[in-house]
Amino acid sequence: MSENNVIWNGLHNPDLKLEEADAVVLGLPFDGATSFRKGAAQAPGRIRSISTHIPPTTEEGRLLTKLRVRDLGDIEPAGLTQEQYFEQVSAAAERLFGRTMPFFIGGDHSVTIPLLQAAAAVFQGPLGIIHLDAHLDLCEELGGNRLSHGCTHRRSLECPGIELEHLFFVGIRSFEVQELQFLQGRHANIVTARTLYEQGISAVAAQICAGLSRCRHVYLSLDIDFLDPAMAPGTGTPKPGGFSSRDLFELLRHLARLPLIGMDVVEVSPPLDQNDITSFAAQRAVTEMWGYLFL
Ligand SMILES: [Mn+2]
Repeated sequence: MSENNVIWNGLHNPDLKLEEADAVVLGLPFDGATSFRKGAAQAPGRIRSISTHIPPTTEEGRLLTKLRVRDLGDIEPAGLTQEQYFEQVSAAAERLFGRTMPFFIGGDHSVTIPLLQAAAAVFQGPLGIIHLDAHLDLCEELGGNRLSHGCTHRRSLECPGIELEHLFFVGIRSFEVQELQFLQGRHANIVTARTLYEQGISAVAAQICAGLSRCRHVYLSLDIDFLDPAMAPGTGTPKPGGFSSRDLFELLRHLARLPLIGMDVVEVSPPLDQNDITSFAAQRAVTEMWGYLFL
């Protein structure tokens, strides 16, 4: 992709050094590890193109124009095996973590595997992870692939510094049988969709912040199927009973208090979408987060 400074609400500055940037965007157009329907490879381009039409302000009228943002374009998977691609993604992420705040645009949820491997390699001590998703993504393998988008956290838990104790699963409303077997005899921080609905956003956010109080570094992964299919139809494995974009922004606002080291937005599938509803939601989630974090 050629660097184009009207993207990201006109905030993108291709001349910024990484250390000078508040936020760096990196697209990961990979959807080779989905279990059902593809299309997430088109998300980085679609979300960028939408971002050119949105003013540099937050939903509460705060100016984003002082933000220093650089979009590095995409890491293209063409011609690479998944393993080779993930090596490139992990190496690129290692160069970003700790120098700037990276925002990764997937791609399917498998891309979070090399991102968390990179975060675990860069940061010492327990890494906190918040996984906003309809699914746990805790399968040992799915469809014969141990790097499936349903295996993200079985692989992340193999990294030094990543433990179930500091991993919060939020918005969950779908379980694979093998995931339930894995969880037998283990304690996991699972906030089901029903629990989040009953207890409310701010109470759950407070629980997450308390649970991660020992973590000096926290990573946030947003699978867009956290949202209800009515709010985000453009995704490969939608699950009814999810959340509104209002709920999501409120949750993100609370979670921005944590010492975040990076964030991803994954599983947006433009060809499965209706009128780009899902891409608009993802774009807004990222730029509202910039407001919460940097203003
Ligand atoms: Mn997921």
